[in-house]
Amino acid sequence: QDEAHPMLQGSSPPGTEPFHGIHHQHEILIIDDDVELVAFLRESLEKQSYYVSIALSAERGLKIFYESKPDLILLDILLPDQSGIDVLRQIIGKAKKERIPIIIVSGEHSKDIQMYAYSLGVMDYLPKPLDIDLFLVLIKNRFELKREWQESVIVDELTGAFNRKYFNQTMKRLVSDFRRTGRIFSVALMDLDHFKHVNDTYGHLVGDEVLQTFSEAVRRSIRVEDTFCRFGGEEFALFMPNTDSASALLVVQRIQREFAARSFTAKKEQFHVTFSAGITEVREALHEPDRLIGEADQALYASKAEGRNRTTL
Ligand code: GH3
Ligand code: MG
Ligand code: MG
Ligand code: MG
Repeated sequence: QDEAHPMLQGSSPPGTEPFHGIHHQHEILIIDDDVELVAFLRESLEKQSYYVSIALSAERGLKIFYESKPDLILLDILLPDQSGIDVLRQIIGKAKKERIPIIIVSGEHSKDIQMYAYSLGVMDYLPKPLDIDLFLVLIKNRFELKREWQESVIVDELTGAFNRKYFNQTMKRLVSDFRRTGRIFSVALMDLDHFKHVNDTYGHLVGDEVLQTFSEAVRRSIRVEDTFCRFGGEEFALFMPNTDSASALLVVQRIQREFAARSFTAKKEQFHVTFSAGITEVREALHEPDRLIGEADQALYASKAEGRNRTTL
């Protein structure tokens, strides 16, 4: 199986959308009144599979910006109703907050206006006539930066698992998918056993290493469409779409066996670590995120109470 980070793995089967918000089709908003240029850009960008929205006026551009939150904006300076700089002043705050790059494309490229636009926060300032090849590599580069940023805000640094924020998003998305399509999923909560003891005996750095090894072990055993998150501390969650709880149990128990078999060495001692898990499956009458987590948590608690290193449904 692929050992790469789940984020870097291949595309997913249709309908599962595991990394919603990251690998979606990028929308580019073009605000420019040059109809010929706009038509040419649309064709070139659509060929690269971008989704293109067009505004031939500032007013229309602002409307689309607020309604559809594009991923990148191409802005002309000379527009029929307002100047591009005025548009910029109105949208730059929100664009910066949402990391939407703004690229000015203009015949107007005096040093003063460029300096002013850059000082407001535009990403690039390109002269007309636009060189399409340069432009295409430039926006690809901008999207790559954006993807790295998006990844960095949803991935836990220590373990490479998705963080709590992404856990919440995933839970919401899977629950709403279930309501819409009836597609079931299971979620497992996993908590390392006596982890405080590991830290107390071998130190925090060794504890961190155990968390990393655990995360690797999980990633190695799951499918591309599964989502593995750090719920907090030494507690993790695994979403398994299209999986009932009986199948999820087998997955988690296999990870449990594999992880328990690993040995760690510290202070010239060998030791093993185990984890306990609780699983729940989404069901008709029970589809509120909080209730699902509560159920999985109760099952986890039962695993702890019954002696740890086990999984409860
Ligand atoms: P139980 O089997 O009942 O779960 O016992 P436990 O010791 O695992 O549970 P407890 O909640 O008492 O302790 C969890 C410990 O995990 C305490 C905390 O310091 C440690 N921990 C949480 N996050 C990290 C981390 O990022 N790195 C390290 N090294 N330790 C962490
Ligand atoms: Mg113009
Ligand atoms: Mg624990
Ligand atoms: Mg815990």
